[in-house]
Amino acid sequence: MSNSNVKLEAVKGDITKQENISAIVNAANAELQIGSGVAGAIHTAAGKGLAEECRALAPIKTGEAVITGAYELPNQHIIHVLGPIYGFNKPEVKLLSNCYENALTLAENHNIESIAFPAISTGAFGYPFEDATEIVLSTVQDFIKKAHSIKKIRFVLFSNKDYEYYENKLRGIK
Ligand code: AR6
Repeated sequence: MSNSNVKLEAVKGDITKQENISAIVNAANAELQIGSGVAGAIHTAAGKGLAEECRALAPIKTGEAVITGAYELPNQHIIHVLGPIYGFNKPEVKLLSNCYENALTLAENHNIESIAFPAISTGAFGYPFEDATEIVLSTVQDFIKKAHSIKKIRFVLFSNKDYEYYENKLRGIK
């Protein structure tokens, strides 16, 4: 990005395997407990201590973000956000944008330098991937103009197709 020192990057992979990243973001459920997809992978890899810490923070509202330790994961923090269920929680654009904005604000408040996001709401919650990506990138581009601690934002995509889509979009804004 020309107007910021924050590096934006896309990688194909698993959100639980992000070395050298301070905070990873969980596409959580309101109860902050193990689920399928990202939440299932994170709780399984982090171990039982995570569910215990989460119990005191739940329930969370759509668009809200909370932070915990990362337990057995190779990171320092997990930031849990609850994305909108597409077609149900409205206005969905604002609620999805809030997830990224609130996660990044929480990261700044904890002096976090690097953060990795999965594609929130685009799995079980059914948000169309391309529409979601537009919202993600415009929210993040706005946010990094005012970022202080954050130096790197990584997008972790599970499929080749999703990764290539991000990679092309990021190339367009660099
Ligand atoms: N690493 C990175 N991305 C992943 C991984 C992984 N290990 N696993 C799936 N994805 P989802 P949501 C991708 O369903 O739509 C859960 O049950 C996946 O391909 O994890 O926000 C929770 O408990 C998709 O593109 O999150 C909630 O109830 C994206 O991550 C609900 O699902 C998000 O898929 C949250 O649904």
